[in-house]
Amino acid sequence: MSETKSKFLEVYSVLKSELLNDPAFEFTDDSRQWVERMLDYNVPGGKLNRGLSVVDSYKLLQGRQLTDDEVFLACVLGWCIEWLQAYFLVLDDIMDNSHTRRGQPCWFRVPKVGMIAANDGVILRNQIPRILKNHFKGKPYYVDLLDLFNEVEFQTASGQMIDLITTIEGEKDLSKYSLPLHRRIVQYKTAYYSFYLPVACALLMAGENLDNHTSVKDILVQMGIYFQVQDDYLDCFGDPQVIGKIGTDIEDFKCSWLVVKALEICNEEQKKTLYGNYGKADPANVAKVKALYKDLDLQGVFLEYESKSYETLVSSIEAHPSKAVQAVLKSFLGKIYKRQK
Ligand code: GPP
Ligand code: MG
Ligand code: MG
Ligand code: MG
Repeated sequence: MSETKSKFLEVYSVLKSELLNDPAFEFTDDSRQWVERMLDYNVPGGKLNRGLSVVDSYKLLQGRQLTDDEVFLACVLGWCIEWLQAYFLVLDDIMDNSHTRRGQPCWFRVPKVGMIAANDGVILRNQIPRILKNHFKGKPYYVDLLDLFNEVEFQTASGQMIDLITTIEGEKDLSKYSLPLHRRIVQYKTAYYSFYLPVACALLMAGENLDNHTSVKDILVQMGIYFQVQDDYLDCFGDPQVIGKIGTDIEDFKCSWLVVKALEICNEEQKKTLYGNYGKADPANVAKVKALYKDLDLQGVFLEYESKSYETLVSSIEAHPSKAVQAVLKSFLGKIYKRQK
């Protein structure tokens, strides 16, 4: 394990124990145990890419070794993003009726949890400003941090809304699915919180004004769109053992990149197969859609898209005036290019 990662994991224990002793709530043994189990189940078990990249980005922006205090604070911000992610995933899995996440049952599927998971999501969300208050109150960028988390949460929830309202029962209509709609959904539901937020946190810590970094934001949003296309691809073609989750996009009638591409290149007969089988829970219908995706060589189409996106992103990054910013963006891209999970 890298030094940053072990340091990062240490900070999780510190934050957890602060939250379990939050003076604003009189914990009982039962409630403290519930929160502890809920946090351990949902917060630290992912790839931690978002959180770790706050630390990496901050280091690259400063261009020097960080002090212990600086590393600690960057880790705290990284964990705030992991908390945000945990909150989104707990609720997203309920909304998507998913089964597994990070190699274990989705939290709401755990016995005795059920819809308590919805409130746990609210708790996770509310722990973020408590962490920020404990560690950043008094910093000149405190208000900007709070504002950033609020803005990004709003954008994500709005993206999630369009992801969901395109699948309303009785209004399922594949003819409304297009690349521009897909792009709009994934830009909002994924790109801001997964890509812009970690770098924006690092920029704020480095004393930067985010208004001066719109070109960095644009590149990160493009990278986030590419990342969600990978997620859509892996939902169907990934190995559940590796990605830790079982795909539900076909059953859920999602406006996935795969169905959009399929609609773009299929013939009339294949279109009928899609219309007749997409968005149904029966495994026989799902299998027909997957077979069609294979016939259309969507794996090849995806590989092509992946190389093109990579090239475009590299040129945008290399056009950026600051070498430090270039390093931040390249490190991010390196982490996700050709990912299998
Ligand atoms: C990813 O979509 C988007 C999110 C996790 C944001 C959720 C936002 C909320 C406000 C709840 P996805 O459903 O494709 O992700 P996954 O494939 O991991 O389930
Ligand atoms: Mg989901
Ligand atoms: Mg979803
Ligand atoms: Mg997905």
